[in-house]
Amino acid sequence: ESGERKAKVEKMFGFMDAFLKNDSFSLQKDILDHVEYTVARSRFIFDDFEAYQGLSYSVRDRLIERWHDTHRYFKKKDPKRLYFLSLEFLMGRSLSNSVINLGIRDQYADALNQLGFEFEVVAEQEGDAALGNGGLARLCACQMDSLATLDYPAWGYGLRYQYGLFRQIILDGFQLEEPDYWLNFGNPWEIERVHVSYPVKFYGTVEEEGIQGQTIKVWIPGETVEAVAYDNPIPGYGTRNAINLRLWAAKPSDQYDMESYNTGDYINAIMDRQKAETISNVLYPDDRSYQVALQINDTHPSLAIAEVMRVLVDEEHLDWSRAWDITSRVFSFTTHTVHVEALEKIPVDLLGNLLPRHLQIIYEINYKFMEELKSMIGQDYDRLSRMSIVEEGAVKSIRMANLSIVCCQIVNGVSKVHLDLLKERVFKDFYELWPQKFQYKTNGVTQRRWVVVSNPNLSSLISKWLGTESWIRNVDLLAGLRQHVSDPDLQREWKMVKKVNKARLAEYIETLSGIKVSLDAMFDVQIKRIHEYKRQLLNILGIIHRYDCIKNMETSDRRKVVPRVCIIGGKAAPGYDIAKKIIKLCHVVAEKINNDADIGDLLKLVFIPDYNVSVAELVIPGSDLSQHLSTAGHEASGTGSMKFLMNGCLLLATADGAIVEIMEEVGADNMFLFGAKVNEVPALREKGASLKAPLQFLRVVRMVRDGYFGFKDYFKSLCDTLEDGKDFYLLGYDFASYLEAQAAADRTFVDPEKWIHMSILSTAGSGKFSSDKTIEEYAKHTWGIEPCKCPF
Ligand code: Z16
Repeated sequence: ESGERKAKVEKMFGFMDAFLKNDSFSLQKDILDHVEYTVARSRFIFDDFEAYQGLSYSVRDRLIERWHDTHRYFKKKDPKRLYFLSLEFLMGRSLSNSVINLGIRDQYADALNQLGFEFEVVAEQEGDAALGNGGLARLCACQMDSLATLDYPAWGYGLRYQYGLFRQIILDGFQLEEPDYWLNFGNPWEIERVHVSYPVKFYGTVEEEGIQGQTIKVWIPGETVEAVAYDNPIPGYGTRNAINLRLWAAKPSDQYDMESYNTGDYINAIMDRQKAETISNVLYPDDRSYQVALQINDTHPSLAIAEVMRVLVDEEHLDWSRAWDITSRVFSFTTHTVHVEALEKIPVDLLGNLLPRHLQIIYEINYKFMEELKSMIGQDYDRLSRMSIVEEGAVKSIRMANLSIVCCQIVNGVSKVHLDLLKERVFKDFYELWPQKFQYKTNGVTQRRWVVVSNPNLSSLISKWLGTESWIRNVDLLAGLRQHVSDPDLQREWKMVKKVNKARLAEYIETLSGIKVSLDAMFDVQIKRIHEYKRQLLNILGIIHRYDCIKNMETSDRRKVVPRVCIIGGKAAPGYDIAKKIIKLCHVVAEKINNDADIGDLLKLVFIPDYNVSVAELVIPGSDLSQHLSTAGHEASGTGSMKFLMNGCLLLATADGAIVEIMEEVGADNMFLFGAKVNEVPALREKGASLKAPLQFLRVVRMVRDGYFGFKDYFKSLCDTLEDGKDFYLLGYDFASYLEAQAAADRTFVDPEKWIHMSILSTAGSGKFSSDKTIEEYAKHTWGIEPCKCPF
């Protein structure tokens, strides 16, 4: 029957290469049709949001068309596939990215214009898909874009949270959290697959059964939840390929508690069903987990290890060694942290209750591993217990990272320094055992979203000077800007683009806060999750110092001050008290400085609320300088720096994470570097209270402590973290060199030609940090997959 239908459809429509046309008339008609029939508004009267909806549905049709073609082609060619598992994907908005990747942005802009709408305004109607916390989650989103663009046969798998990352509201300078009702207005970018669903089992017991003289383990689960698929097409740029991001939502299963129905407890049975949905209800807002919770963390694929073993052994009846052989060859593991406390551990009691069969399997894996290890290293019990997958102690738990390392052939770090730290500290024992397992792939970001979508003016300028748009797919070409770096025309145009972007950002700041900022000031930005190790506090203390210096200056000297607009943005995990105090401190300091008539345009401090992907797209192109201040040895990689670099913003940074590699690419003299080095930090900490902070530092901390900005009692615990001997993140030690780096930035800024020069070289040197590069490395050296390009 389907063969017949196919023949019929082919006869009717076969003359078309695609059903959907992209000329202005067809696009207008498609938008109007969706406004009328999908959104159910009149095609004669609809507003910007409805235009966004109609437009998005028409883009979605085109995505689906490519999605089908791609998957039919993958099926036909049947190449090795990659399944990319992550609990977090921070996709942001989809509209602009999709139409740019599909190559029909201008056509759509024109069609909208004909209908009396403006593309930019309509695109602004879209909310962010914020199914992730920060770096790790945005990295996955960038990598999906690269996988699609480079034609790899890949699938992403994640969770469709009902509520994404909380909205940050600032009330009287304090952070409040509000739920992110991102699905309330519909989501045109997903396709619900009601028929693609799987039972997921929990609880229950494991029983032994004898079959043909063999005993096998049978898990009798206590509860079943249904996982329903939602597909999100991810279009590649300059290719017909569109891959799939499949997000699962938890729904109550039909079998769910039938017994209660039958015993007549209907209402309670229905209420109970809602429990199932809570699994994918809300994203955990901790960006590095110190508690133990099953749903979070970058070691999460490790439970999948036990699940694959279970399916192979219990359901497919493979013998253990065959199952292990397969499992250990399909998984690879990327770790994103240097913090031992952040490595996920699951208490044995919890796991044994929730997934009893998985716990047994993990015990079995560990038993075999321990036997093997003893035969290799002998009776070194300290080392054996450090390497064991099972941690004995007050709370007996499973070390998910150890499980992953034991299972996977390849363990990846996210930057060169990160790998060194994994080898020397975090996974030293394992490195000594299996040095060949440990590799790193430097993180990257996609130039499609972070330059083409978010900075169209710079994008055109780059294409103009390179004489091609090919850098959008082949980022190595950016290096070609170097040969024009001294050309006064390029410099002038480069400066113009920055100015336009700064004006856009200034407008945004004014609408947000009513603060008018001068476009001649240096826009100095730090945007990322608020964390002690990221040292937003160092930035604020530096700003207080700057304020204090200006206040104490002779009026005649004030002319020499380089005006600054300091911009800080980021969310604090709801339970992270110190991080929340840092946000409040930022606000009270801003209040004081911004209202000091004495200071005027010389210094402004702005906190941008509810930092997310879309805010980043606006802020990054408009900044001159960006700060990456993590205490050396704490940031596994850092990817924000790469976005700034591509956009020609200069970096003021410590030599941590990926910054070390950025230095190699753009040269240390093109950046403002400061602070203790990774290998100096342990010895400095050892010095404890004998490591004395400089006077300037003590002075600014004292101002906060003494209530110069108010809220004296509230800031006490924050100030306490900075006392000699308690200053774990070494703010005091790094303060002097931080101020020097800031002074160097000021001196450079007053020489615009020099600044632009450095700015152009930053973009020119950013090629290595495209996620295209990262993905190519993973494809070759970890996954062993080849491109599979769907013909146009
Ligand atoms: C996260 O975003 C990261 C690490 C982690 O353990 C948990 C979360 Cl949610 C970040 C790292 O902090 C950052 O340095 C790195 O660039 C990013 O992961 C991507 O690898």
